[in-house]
Amino acid sequence: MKDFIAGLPKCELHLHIEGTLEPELKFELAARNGLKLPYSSVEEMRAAYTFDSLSSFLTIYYEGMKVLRTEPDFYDLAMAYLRRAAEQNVRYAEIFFDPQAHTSRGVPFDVVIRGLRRALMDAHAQLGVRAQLIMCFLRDFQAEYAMATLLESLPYKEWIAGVGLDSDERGNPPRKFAAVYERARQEGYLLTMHCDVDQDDAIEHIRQAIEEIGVDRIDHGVNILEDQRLVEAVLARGMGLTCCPISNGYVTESMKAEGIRKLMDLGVRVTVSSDDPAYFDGYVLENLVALQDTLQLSPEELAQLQRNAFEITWLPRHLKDAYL
Ligand code: ES4
Ligand code: ZN
Repeated sequence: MKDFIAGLPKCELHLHIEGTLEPELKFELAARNGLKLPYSSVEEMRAAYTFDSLSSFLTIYYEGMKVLRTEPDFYDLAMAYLRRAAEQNVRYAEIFFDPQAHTSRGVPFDVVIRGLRRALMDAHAQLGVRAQLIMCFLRDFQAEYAMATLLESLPYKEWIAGVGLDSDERGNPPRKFAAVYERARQEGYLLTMHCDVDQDDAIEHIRQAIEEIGVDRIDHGVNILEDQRLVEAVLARGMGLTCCPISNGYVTESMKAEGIRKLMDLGVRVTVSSDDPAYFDGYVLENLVALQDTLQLSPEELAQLQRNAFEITWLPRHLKDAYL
């Protein structure tokens, strides 16, 4: 079955590029930029990756990305991910990036996006993997900073498929970013946002995301199962949910595999992705294998997960059809 999963043409829709920064590359970039890391080896760094909550993860995630400084750094980061993606037979990826995690420490927006974009172009030409970028706002920063970032992105609009919202959800509901999302929609961006699995306010946040913001899809979102009206709303709109089993296992006590199965059985366009593979120790293949181990999915069900993913991509119809 592992060989079957490895051979499936895959689509990755929930991946933070900064979360693909492997310890080896972190050391290389630190050396290149003359920075000293608080670890003496790759093994020691990996051993420090112990998370039991989103906040313990985010602390290490933001600290780790400080080695990213220049355009070639962002290029190398994205190219390394796309090489691994190609090895796992990922044919198409929509890749989140967090510009504010870089501009807030003095790295210009254009340095970030030019490096990422150049890698996407080269990966398509050299590896045959197609990819697009999704710009995420950090929800624990002020909405005004998100709006400024949105405006800063406009000269690069052709390079960005849509916008998302990530980082610490507690106390930062979708509604906080209503004006930012309204402007993003006017500018032609498609809309997604994280509605995390470990939220006390999950149902209200998902309701706001769908009804008040009008998102095109939801990242995570398994909690719709707690409210029949949300299930109906997602089904009626044909919305997709990008679930990340191994990530769920880190930030909660469970992969939420049974929830994913339930969503599949209900006909929701649920997909499987890797979130932050360098930190959670699993790319999309390992996520599919972990889910398969728990749920004993049939080949048909595994293929359906990939069809769901290609169907909810932000590609024009003719390109979608070419993958389906
Ligand atoms: C994230 Cl796992 C997770 N949750 C929220 N925001 C994030 N950014 C990167 N990984
Ligand atoms: Zn995520």
